[in-house]
Amino acid sequence: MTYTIETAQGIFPTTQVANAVPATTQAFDKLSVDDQLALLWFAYTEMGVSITRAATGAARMILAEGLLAQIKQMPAAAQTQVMNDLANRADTPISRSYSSFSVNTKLGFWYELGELMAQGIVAPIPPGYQMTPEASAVLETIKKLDPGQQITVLRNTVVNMGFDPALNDYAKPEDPLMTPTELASRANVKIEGITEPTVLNYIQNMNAFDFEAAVALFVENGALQPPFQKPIVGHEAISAYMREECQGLKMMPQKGVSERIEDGYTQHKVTGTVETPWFGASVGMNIAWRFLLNPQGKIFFVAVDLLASPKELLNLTRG
Ligand code: EQ3
Repeated sequence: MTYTIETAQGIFPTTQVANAVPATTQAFDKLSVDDQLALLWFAYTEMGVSITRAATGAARMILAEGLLAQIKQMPAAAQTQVMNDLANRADTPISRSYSSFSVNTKLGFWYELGELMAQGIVAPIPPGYQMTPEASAVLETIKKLDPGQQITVLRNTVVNMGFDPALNDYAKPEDPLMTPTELASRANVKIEGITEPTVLNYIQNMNAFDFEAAVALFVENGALQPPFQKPIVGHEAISAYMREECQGLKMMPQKGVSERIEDGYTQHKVTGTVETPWFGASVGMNIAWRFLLNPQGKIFFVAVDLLASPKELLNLTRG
């Protein structure tokens, strides 16, 4: 059998992913902009997990600081309008600037804005605001998700805001790269049930922010499929994606299973948790990596799944 990216997507078919996340994101998108902004505020303040300030590295916040300074000087009504425009994806200069930010800068921007709202420097959600029943239903759904799923919904909504004329996903040039951890200081990766060096090296390189070395483990036209997204194909695209999305992530795989399949290919499923720089150890996302390696031990395909429940961490059946 010759594997294609499409057939590779079907390995370990019994893996249960957190479908509640795209469903909730879709329900959120259907709400009015007022409801969206208010709901985010309540979700953010009532979620019970707190975001750490340290994550917003000074260098990467320079562009966002410019916008924030502009917003601080506006009258309250104009501040509310800016937030509405962002959520509405209206074509304004501020919405365009926002879209040019990397994911981390967008999150940092809202984090700062949230602080300014709490301090009364930026217009808060109006005190008399009454949520519609539709928005209350989405808020209740969010509250019932596990923390890893909650922060994914929060992140999706923030990332989709603003106006991007080119819908230009992974080419945000301004983010400074984290320096890869020195070779000698990299912790050895151990995963119960896994001895395949490529899988162990993938995790080690990712945790060391050595994206070049991680990408070199893939075949040239190999693919990485992030949770709820289409596969990203080829070294160049994967590398751009990792620079944008993987800085500061901490991957903690726990156990796995390996199997030789047809034509010398091997498949490996690993489960464990991933921490973000924003929430640190207070939110561990339950994750599965499903790898398909070619006979030379290069990654042909890897899917990263956000799991439906912690119970899924134990699901290592081959399907
Ligand atoms: C101010 C406020 C509250 C109110 C206002 O009305 C509106 C808004 C928007 C507000 C502010 C909201 C804020 C501050 C939201 C902040 C949200 C944050 C910081 C969310 C962060 C989420 C991070 C996540 C979900 C990261 C997930 C990463 C994963 C799963 C990585 C997986 C990967 C692995 C493991 C690989 O091996 C390959 C790469 C890949 C990235 C796929």
